[in-house]
Order: sequence, then C-alpha cells, then structure tokens
Amino acid sequence: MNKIFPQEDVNGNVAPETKALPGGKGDVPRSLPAFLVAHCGDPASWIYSDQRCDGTNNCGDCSDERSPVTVCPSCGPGWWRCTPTVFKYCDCIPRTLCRDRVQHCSDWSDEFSCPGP
Ligand SMILES: [Ca+2]
Repeated sequence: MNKIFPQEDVNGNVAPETKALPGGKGDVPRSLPAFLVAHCGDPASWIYSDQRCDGTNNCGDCSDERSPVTVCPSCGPGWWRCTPTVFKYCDCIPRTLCRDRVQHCSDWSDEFSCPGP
C-alpha cells in the first residue's frame, strides 16, 4: 500500500506537503472491518493494519513503527538502522538509500557505514 506517498521522487524524497498522514482522524469508518484498522499513539488517529511495521511513518509520530504502541521486528535485511533525517522513516531506512551521496541518517552512517544495497 503506497498511496500515502503519491509524489515520492526517485530518491525517496517526499515534498513537504505530501508528508505521511494517518489513515484518518476521528471515527474509524464503520464500513471497515476492525482487523483492517490499527490505532496510532494519538487515539484520534488510525491507520490501516498493513501500515504497521512497514518501515514508513504513517502515524506521523512513528507510533505505528515503535513501542509502546506497536511492537515491530528490528530493521530487516533490506534496511539500515539509524536515526533518519527523512520524516517518512522512523528507525531504519531502506538500504537502497545507502551510498547514494545523499544524507538520510542524522549521523551520515548511510553514506559512511552502510555497505550499500
Ligand atoms: Ca508504517
């Protein structure tokens, strides 16, 4: 499910006006089965269940990617753990962003430590 970021460019950068947004604010649509819906740390926000632990900051505060709201496995093999400089990511960035001469980690580890994709 990638429709949250329709204007992402080839570098994974997202224009500021297209920042991640939760599935919605307020009441969950009654037409959605409960198993399709997950809540963010902000009880007023919700996302689709498959947006949990997908590496993308859908809640806006990363509560869909981090404890205590969501328990996720650590960064998978295709991911690099760091503190991202990109709003879209929380604790890991895709390794495809490593060694591309663009900073994606606050400590620049994506360019200097990450071995690459
Ligand atoms: Ca997510």
